[in-house]
Amino acid sequence: MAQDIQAFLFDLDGVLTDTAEFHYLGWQRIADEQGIPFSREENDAMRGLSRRDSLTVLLKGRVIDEATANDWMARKNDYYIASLEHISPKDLLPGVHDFLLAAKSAGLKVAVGSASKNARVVLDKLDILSLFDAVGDGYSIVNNKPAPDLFLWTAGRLNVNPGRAVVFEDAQAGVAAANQGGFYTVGLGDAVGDEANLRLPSLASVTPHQVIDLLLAGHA
Ligand code: B16
Ligand code: MG
Repeated sequence: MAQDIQAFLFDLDGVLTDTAEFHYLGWQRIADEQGIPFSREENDAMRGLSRRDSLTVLLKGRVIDEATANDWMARKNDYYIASLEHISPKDLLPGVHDFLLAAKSAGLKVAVGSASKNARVVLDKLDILSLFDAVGDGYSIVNNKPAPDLFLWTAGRLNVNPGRAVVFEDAQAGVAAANQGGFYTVGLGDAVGDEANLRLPSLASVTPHQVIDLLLAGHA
């Protein structure tokens, strides 16, 4: 394996599985209950953001008191958790399982860096929790993405320098967090923007070696 890279850090929602639809439906239900206009496009702006920051996006400048904010966030989370009931390994995004196994076989450490406080539940339902050497989630840090804290915390658990690790993200907030932390960045999907070192449509049809070669060629 290329000498420089020691670890891969994966975002969860949008990279390993697509729970974005369930987050969207939860916030849509809150918006409908409160008569707040809300769309799928606005939901894209919530990608990678914490529950609290997602609520701020939903409110679009409306002011609510703290008790109401906590109530809405708790109810959105209840809706979200209910929708996780049927998640299983078949909900892994294409190529993910093989890519994870190939990375581990190549001697890379693998970790998750997800803004979600439900990350471990989702990983368990996907039956991949035990594959990871570390899991950073919404409980690991105070300042969530786009701050670099979550990925730095996770790299610390792996004992790997950020300059020797790659972050895979689907969200602009996540790419910004990883760039600021000094990681190599791979952007996946349509909503990721153009700040990543490398953009790929998905983890299908690409190997860890190819990703590393492309990243290192870009930094030559
Ligand atoms: P929770 P990621 C993020 O997961 C989601 O993309 C984002 O939509 C969600 O608001 C956030 O987790 C917090 O989730 O309410 O479950 O704590 O993309 O960082 O894996
Ligand atoms: Mg994501």
